[in-house]
Amino acid sequence: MNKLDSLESLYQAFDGLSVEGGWYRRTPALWPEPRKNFVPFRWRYADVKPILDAAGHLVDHAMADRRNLTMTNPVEGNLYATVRSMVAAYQLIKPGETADAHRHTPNALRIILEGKGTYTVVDGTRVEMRPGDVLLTPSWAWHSHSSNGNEDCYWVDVLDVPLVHLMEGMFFERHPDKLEPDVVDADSSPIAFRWEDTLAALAVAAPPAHGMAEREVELGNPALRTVALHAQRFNAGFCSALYRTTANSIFTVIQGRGRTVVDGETIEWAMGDVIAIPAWRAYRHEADAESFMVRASDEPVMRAIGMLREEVMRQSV
Ligand code: 1HN
Repeated sequence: MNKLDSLESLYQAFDGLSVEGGWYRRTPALWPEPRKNFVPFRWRYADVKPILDAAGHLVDHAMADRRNLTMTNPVEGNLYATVRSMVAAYQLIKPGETADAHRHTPNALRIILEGKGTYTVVDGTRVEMRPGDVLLTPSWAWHSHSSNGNEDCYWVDVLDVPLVHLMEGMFFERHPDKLEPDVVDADSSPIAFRWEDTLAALAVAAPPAHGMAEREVELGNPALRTVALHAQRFNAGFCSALYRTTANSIFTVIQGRGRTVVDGETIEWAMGDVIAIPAWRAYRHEADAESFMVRASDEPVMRAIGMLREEVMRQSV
């Protein structure tokens, strides 16, 4: 090694040893509050549905395995995630189709938008997926989907895949028999939150303290180890508090229309739309008609590592 008799020689020595000086970083490691990396964004169901339908004709389901369109946050350098920890996808299953069983360490959930007669099988339990229902596929559970009805079925998947990427914990395998051999039918199951049950729970819920919805109920406690689910109801004309949280959120509009103002930018939404609200962005919701949304967030992760911070703010944005 050269003599370390100047700063220049010192910094040269860093490279060979794969070390870096805390006072001489290429990029900072600490900053005062969450950075605005991922951007708030809305995907319109009306834009995506024709593409899914065309894929329904052009892409054989046997080839596609899962006919889904993932929603990539349009921030520079991102190729996959919807928010930092989660990915959302629109998926279509047509009558008579089957998506073969597989399992993976990422946790998954599905929020059904349209269509009846499609079933998901999770670890041997087969449940129908109906509009407004939310179905869970916990980490490492076998899951397949199939339709024996006559309606196209559209839903939104939310998974913690980007978190699993970060933590290097990915395992994935296809079922050796393509489908699970022993299946039991169930209408009520811990993996299924039925829309009629959610509506009934919202009808008797108290207004939430944070003021972000007229009524709110949590589905599960939490629904998955890494993802919390909250169903929210807004009456026509409702204007929420202004709020921010360190949790990253993905909203799916089950019914209604309105707008979300986030960091001063207005995002209009309608039934079936998906809205990404990254960590620590101040936002509020306004509803033009009676509306329902399901919020999927990484709150359980943030809470577990002691990093959940929330704030109801002044209405200044
Ligand atoms: C997945 O396994 C499904 O099983 C849906 O239906 C969406 C998005 C990313 C990675 C895996 C499914 C997915 C997915």
